[in-house]
Amino acid sequence: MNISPLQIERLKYAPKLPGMLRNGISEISVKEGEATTSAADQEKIQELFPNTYGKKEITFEKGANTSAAKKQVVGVILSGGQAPGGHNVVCGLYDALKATDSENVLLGFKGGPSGLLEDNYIEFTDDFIDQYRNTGGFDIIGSGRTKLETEEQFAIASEVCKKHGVTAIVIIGGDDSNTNAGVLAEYMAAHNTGVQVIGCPKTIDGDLKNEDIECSFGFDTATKTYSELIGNIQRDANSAKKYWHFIKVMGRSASHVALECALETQPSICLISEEVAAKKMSLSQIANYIADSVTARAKNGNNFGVVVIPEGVVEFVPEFSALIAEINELLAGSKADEFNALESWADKYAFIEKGLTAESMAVFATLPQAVQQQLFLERDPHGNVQVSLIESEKLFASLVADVLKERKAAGEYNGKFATLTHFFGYEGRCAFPSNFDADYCYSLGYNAFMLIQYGYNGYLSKISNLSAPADEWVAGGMPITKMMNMERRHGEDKPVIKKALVELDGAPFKYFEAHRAEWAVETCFTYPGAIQYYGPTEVCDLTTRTLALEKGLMK
Ligand code: FBP
Repeated sequence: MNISPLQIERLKYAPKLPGMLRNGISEISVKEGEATTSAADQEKIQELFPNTYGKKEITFEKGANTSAAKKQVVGVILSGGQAPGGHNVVCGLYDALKATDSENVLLGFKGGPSGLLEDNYIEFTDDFIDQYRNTGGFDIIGSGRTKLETEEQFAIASEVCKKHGVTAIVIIGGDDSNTNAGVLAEYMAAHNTGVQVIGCPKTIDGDLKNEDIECSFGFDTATKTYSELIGNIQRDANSAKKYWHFIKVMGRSASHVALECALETQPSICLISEEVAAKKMSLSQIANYIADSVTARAKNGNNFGVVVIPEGVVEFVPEFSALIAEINELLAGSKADEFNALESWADKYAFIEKGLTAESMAVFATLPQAVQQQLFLERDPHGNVQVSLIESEKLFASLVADVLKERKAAGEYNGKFATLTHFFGYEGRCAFPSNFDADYCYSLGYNAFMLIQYGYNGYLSKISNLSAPADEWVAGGMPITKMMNMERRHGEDKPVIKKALVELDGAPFKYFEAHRAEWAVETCFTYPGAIQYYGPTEVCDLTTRTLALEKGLMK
């Protein structure tokens, strides 16, 4: 295999474990804490999870290992979007499993949860796993978005486990995958299969967090990667002084990624979807808000700047989500065929005009034609518009240009407005994990095995105190049911782990809010540079601003 010099060095990196897990397997004891209750809707959740509800919090500590000796055959699954550090979760799991008993076996189900249903797996060996240590990506076994949620799927999963003598399954995924891990755990317990299920919190979006999970893995590396790129663009903008850059960053729904990048780079403008929703901002209000910064900067002779846009923002604009709902209705059932049969855009436009309400048509008419057409292109499996495919960076660049044209005509603006657009998402999801993510992920995997070894089922691997040095991290586990509440999904009440959106009264947003007026007018850009893997700890082991602010370490 051709590998880069950096990868050769990264393969040798020894990830840091929490102090309490460092003394060898025989020196890890378990301490049980309080019994737990679910985040909300306790009665309902208890009724749905009679076997896994109310279990105790777990913390590991230094002491004699009292777990029962038993051959473990563990299956691991990577679920959903890639996030840096996934390989290290697998490595940590493997190392703890083999250190406990060299006869233990780790199976990797390939291509995501469907690998378990299709009985498609590999058995890990030292030689194989050693090629993936501290590397980005999920290519070690691949990932996928098949949801494990139906009784039929659980029955198949249980049969596959029985066939291979699997004693435990580790699901590495986001809020939905871990919700499903909780449901699978309940199934396995209710059917006395003897199979334990443990989850690990993954997603670059950073929206799987709560009072127990301080952050999901991958967020640190992905945001550092995007911040490096944004910083580089800012330096280019400040050198050439001729472009406004509109940069969309990933984060399907929550704006944690955009906010963290803004805290790292201090762009002229950063939109926060949660604020857009709270203030019920219209497209025109957002365009005017950005145009205010362009106008003010132009007055100072600065015809350049940077706007950061969270991927999911348009869904949070009330008039835009109403438009999407109407389009979904307009194309429901056979009407989609009728629409697709129309040949020219003019005919299609007339069809749309006839079908939308006047309010939605007014919004539709303001959109650039490319965006209008994107709304009628790809549909998801339910036949709905895929909002994530809308190029909102181009949309806002165009809407702001319209506003500036009007302002110019009114003599209120006299600058130049040349735009460039970018979308950063896939660039960061498979980056070499930062030292933080390499350490955190390895610890999550190692810890997941300790939960298995001590017989826990329906737990999320939990590493906390993450803003302190790794030595002081706290390893343990949290019953998945503790994080659940009931939510309406696809017309049904479902038990789910709550998705964490950006809190507008939280410290990260408050800090941003306190500084953004200055950033919008002055050139306050900061240039974080590339992730550093070797060098002083204050450079290499830095956690995110979000975590630092949440923990009160930054004012
Ligand atoms: P997860 O929630 O599965 O971690 O994925 C999040 C994400 O990376 C989003 O940021 C992005 O919107 C989405 O995946 C893209 O999905 P896909 O990989 O299917 O294109």
